[in-house]
Amino acid sequence: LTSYRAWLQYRSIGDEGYQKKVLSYFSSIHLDCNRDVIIDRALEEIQLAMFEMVGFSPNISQNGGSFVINVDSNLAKEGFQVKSTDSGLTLTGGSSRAVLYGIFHILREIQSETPLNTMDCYEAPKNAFRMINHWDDMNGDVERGYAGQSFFYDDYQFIKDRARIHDYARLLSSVGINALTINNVNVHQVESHLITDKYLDEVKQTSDIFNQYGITMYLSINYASPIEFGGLDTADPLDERVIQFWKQTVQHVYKRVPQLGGFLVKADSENRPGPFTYDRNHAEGANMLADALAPFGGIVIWRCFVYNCKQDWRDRKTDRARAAYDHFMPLDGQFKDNVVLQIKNGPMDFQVREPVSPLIGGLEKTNQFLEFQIAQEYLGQQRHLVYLIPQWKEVLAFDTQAKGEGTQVKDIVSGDVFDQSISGIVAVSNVGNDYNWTGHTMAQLNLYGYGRLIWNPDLSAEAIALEWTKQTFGRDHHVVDHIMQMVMPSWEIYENYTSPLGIGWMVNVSHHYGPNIDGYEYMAWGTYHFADRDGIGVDRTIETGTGYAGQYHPVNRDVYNALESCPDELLLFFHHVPYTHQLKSGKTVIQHIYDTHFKGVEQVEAMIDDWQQLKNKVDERRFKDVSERLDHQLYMAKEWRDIINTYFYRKSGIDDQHKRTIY
Ligand code: BDP
Repeated sequence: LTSYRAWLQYRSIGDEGYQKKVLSYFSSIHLDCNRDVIIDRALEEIQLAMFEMVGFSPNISQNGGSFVINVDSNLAKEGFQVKSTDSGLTLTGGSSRAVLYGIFHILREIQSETPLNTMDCYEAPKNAFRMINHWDDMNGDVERGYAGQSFFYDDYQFIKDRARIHDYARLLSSVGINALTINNVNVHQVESHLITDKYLDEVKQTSDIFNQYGITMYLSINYASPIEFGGLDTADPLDERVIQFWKQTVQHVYKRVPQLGGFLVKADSENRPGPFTYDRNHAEGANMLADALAPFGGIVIWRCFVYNCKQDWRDRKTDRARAAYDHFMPLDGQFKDNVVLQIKNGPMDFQVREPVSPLIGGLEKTNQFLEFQIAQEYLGQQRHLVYLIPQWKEVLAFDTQAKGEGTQVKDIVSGDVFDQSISGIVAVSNVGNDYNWTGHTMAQLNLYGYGRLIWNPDLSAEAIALEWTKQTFGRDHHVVDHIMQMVMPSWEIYENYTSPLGIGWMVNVSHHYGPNIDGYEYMAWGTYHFADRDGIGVDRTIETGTGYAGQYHPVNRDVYNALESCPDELLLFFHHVPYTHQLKSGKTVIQHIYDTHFKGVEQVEAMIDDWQQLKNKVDERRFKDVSERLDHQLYMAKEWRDIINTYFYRKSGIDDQHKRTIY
């Protein structure tokens, strides 16, 4: 149960003085606004939390109380204010949803034992859309799922017991998530029917659960639905029959599920159907759906993960890194107002290290979402401890230079730089039906951190990890310090023992786990590193390479394009260099590879030491779960180290300066 409760532990408060204060501030609740389902959830939460933390459930009344809750529509819709008064606190939200966020905020503060009279604050989210995408299939599998099976579906049916969905919605709203999709972007034949009478009742019931927690539900749809179940022989977005099909389908869907947010579409990507089949572009494809959804306030979320997965490198235009920009930049300004483009953070695919997608900062007249992946597909699949927030912080802080210096990604995706009617951040979920939601207990932190970060991108990675650790494992300094030491450098550690200097992709084909340097090197689905006996790296320069570097605004273009200025950590993403090339760090590329791989393994050993210090300080189940995974991580880190080092030693024939054993 402890694992299942994740960060909503509500441990009983140890400090007697603080406990007394909480008791007096929350002895009774004065509800000074109308009740609705969301307010009900908020009240339930505070009553439960108080009962667990101080052993007392406050009464709720409409006339007087030490803790006052009200709604003021003059505030931002999702914003809330906390004010201390002589005898208690007042929470004012811009809406019911904001009240719920305010309650979770106050409870988070109490769990850190923040003095109650210093709680005054005003909080509002930076991003309007804060979304999660599930890649769940109706057979019960989760594509790239590392935490068990789906808790939405089993055996092509919705799961009847919805208790877990409730608990999940509660977890999400506690960190401010307000939107989600419940089915995979790869929509197979069965899931195409989610927008038909076959499943609409259950779609509605599921959406009702999320609505109670202020979360709007969306569905991924199959672009070929008109063929799949509409009886048509085409899905051409300009064909009148197709247009009518979507109008009627959408109308029907909204009649049954009025709260639906809209559709998410993966088209013309990795063998999914799309407008290209009919020689239409993506604006034509998306706008047709947008017209059908507009009368109901629905939106189309259109993914930019479009590339030729059977590329031929001899044609430089097919560099996968270039694809999203090449496809979508020419369409800037052509999308309807209720269309939003969903752009992965990097140009490739959620690698350990990638530059930021040049579409962000490129597009000026198009609504956009930034897409992250909480599921650790390429980052150890939730068997390795990798804290992702430091990576995302770098992405959000990247200066695109779109409007001169200081045009950071975080301000573009929030809609503050360009005039966008829809903006925000979305991420692929990392949860499943495992007893602790995320497989690795520590991976709960990435879900928690995702919500917190996109609410406020200025929170530091440390602050987020600290909040999470205290709530999840308690406030004991010893525990907190060791966990912080494990978590904070974990992304860098993972990078150290896996593929070096921004090159990516040295993983086993298709399942993407474990080292395989040439796995993707000689195949059509290729993502290449071009390692040979002389050197390594992908030439993406303008003069001699694929020209990808030219997709950035001039300052960044020049930094990446020139070997002298390209940052070490992305060197091999942009340049092909000899193994003896000297990095800014002073090391050669080959020595860097050897050193980081030896170091990475030592760092995992240190992580294990940290965790072992916590025996008997953390409950047995979580202690064991994390210990086992760390042991496996060490085993895998050694495998990575040995395979990578040996490979490059053999290719280059260059000895390790420190004469360590390379097999
Ligand atoms: C890749 C995954 C694949 C997804 C695809 C996507 O390997 O399973 O379908 O991304 O984002 O990372 O559509």
